[in-house]
Amino acid sequence: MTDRISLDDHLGTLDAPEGLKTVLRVVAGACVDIRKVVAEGALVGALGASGAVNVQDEEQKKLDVISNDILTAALLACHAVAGVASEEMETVQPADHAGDYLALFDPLDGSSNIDINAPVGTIVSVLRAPQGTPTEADFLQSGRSQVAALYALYGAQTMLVLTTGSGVKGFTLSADGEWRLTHDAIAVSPDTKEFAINMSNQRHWSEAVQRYVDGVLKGADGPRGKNFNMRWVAAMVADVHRILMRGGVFLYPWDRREPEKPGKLRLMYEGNPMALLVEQAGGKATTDGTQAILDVQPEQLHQRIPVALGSANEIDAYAGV
Ligand code: AFP
Repeated sequence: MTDRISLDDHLGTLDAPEGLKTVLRVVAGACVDIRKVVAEGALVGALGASGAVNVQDEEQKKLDVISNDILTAALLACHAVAGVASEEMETVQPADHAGDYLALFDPLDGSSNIDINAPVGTIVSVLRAPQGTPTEADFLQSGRSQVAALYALYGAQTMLVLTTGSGVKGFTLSADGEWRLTHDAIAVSPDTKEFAINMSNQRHWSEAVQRYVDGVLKGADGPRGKNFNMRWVAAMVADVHRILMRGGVFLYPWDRREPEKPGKLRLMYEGNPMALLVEQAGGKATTDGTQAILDVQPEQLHQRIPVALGSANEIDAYAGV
């Protein structure tokens, strides 16, 4: 086990600015701290609602708040970070010093899983910072501008999956608290027989999404000519991890429930970092099967988008229905 390369050693060999490596080390350390609180749950009084709602009008869990505080404090104390933005904070928080990077995050993705001891995770996107104190507009860079994206998955194992724009690597947290490389060159298989969508929203979907799902549900007896399996963890971080490990598609399409909202998931700290990871692993990450998430020009910090990502040939099939 200990002969496996550590995240620290990996970052040491990376052809990237020292400031970026520092940011990634800080994020990785904060994820270890979040993991500790997540793992202890009720023992440290961390389960349940915080009593507040966030800017998305969603009830915050105590662990949302705790995780947000841990990441925000760690990143704002990092000399390389000029500012942060989070799902849990209305607007951006500049650091009280200059820095070369901006970090955006969903500190604890999958909050509804917290109290049932199901997987949750942290998602982080890193962008270059402009000169001077960053404003909200400075964070509105397209996903292609990301210099790094990662998630930590607090599951049966604790894993950190990282891209700095040249492939995707997975690290597992060892018993002695060290991230160690366990998954080199993660690749999404181009074909799959697995799909992930919240079926309870079926009646709200567009005709095209209805047709696609109808086709996969018909399995070998339908137009696709093969049987599909369905999975839905209700934490994007865990659903995307499954796709990186064994292929599949993850769909959270626009639906008719709230027509003014283009989807449920957030572009800046869910869609973009996951899209960079999926593309770097050879998959496709789109809004509708064709438009790359990474090419969407953000207009708002908490902007929502439809998401269709995963195995490339299956995303093409989704686009073609
Ligand atoms: P929370 O972090 O608020 O629990 O949201 C999780 C999430 O944004 C994403 O991680 C899941 O894929 C999706 O919502 C689950 O949505 P459903 O509630 O429709 O299952």
